[in-house]
Amino acid sequence: MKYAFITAIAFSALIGLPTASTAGSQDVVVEGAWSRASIGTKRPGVAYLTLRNTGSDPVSLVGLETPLAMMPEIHETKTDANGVSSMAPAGEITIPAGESVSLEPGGKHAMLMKLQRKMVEGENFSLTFNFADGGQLTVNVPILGVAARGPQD
Ligand SMILES: [Cu+2]
Repeated sequence: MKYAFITAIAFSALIGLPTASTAGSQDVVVEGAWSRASIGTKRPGVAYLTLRNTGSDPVSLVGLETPLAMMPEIHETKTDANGVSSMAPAGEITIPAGESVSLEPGGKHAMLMKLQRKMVEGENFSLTFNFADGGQLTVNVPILGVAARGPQD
């Protein structure tokens, strides 16, 4: 009897843990994910989407993972006064409570460096977001045509 009681407590502590360690990031939803087909694998691929934080705590995105690319990274494109665009790693991205961050052409984007295979129009790939609280969110990203400018195309 006593043994069974202790086991029950240990079990409830165990199932309680994941909830505690991902406070915040479980409230993040991804909307409108899309990407473009690639010509080959030499140049990086790109994915766009909106991360919405529906919770009441800020959430920080710290990294990406995908079986499609060895080095996925959030980049930010900036255009200078001469109209010249360049991009650099965006670093950690904090999504305030109740707000959203968009990855879109000309701004932040998921750069898929070291592609493991060609991105083929009509196919999908999984993209995982890693958050500072240890939570993860995996979404399926559809691959649109090489010239696509958005999910409506
Ligand atoms: Cu980039």
